Amino acid sequence: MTTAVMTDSTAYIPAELIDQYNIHVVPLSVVFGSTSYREGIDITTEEFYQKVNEVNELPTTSQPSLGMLTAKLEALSHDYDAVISIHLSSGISGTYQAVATAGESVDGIDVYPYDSELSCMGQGFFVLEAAEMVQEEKAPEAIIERLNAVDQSIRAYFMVDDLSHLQRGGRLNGAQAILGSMLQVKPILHFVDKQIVPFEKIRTRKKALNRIMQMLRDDAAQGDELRVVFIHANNETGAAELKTSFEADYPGTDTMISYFGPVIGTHLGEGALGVCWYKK
Ligand code: MYR
Repeated sequence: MTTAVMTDSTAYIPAELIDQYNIHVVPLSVVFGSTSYREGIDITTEEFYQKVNEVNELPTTSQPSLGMLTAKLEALSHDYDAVISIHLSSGISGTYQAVATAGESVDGIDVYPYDSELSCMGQGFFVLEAAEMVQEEKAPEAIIERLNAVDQSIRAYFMVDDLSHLQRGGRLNGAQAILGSMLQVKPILHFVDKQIVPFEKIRTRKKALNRIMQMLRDDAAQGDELRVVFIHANNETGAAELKTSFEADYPGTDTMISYFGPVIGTHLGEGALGVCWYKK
């Protein structure tokens, strides 16, 4: 049995890993005015943040079309028997559902859609786990079982400089009642039941970051082998500082830096930072 691994562009997996594992990526898009740009194809992350700072109008985002997903799965059906397709949380995008729908209409390939219930490199961790197992020629069912185990330990916390982007895009839940007061603080955010909700209200950016790092350190102190990613929105230095400070206490941990690309950057805004980890 030959199995492909597919994901969407919001996993923001480094290009060398995409090549190394032959991961298939379907793009989401950012839309400025009437022009749509597929992230990673028509617009780079650097170009996106530059454009956001240049133009007055704020972008919106869109999921891949059903036609594009169907065509992609049909193409894969010529070379593979199965595809494990891992996507951003179905609570913030229709992408996962669209892949599931497209999969039902394509013959000749077993489509296993998987909802990461996260996004960005948190989603990417699921993809890398699947890709490593495909290289070991594991069956799709065994891979799904492993992804479910990853899901048990994965944690992701993030914070934004300005909550209005998330509010404008309608991707902030559970905070409506206290939103007015929250605009004055730097809440730590996380996913619950596939949706973004506030985790804790904290007054300053520094304190919020310290709190996230403390939760990471607490988990690392349990002695389990962790895989950790520090994620930034056009602030690589900030992410590198967090990585260095963590590695000083836990040298040898599998750590990496990733970024919030155009689609997620549209909803979080510049200056966002996130940390995600799971037990390997
Ligand atoms: C679409 O238009 O379908 C895409 C919508 C994307 C919403 C993104 C909301 C922010 C996600 C933050 C993820 C942080 C993970 C650490």
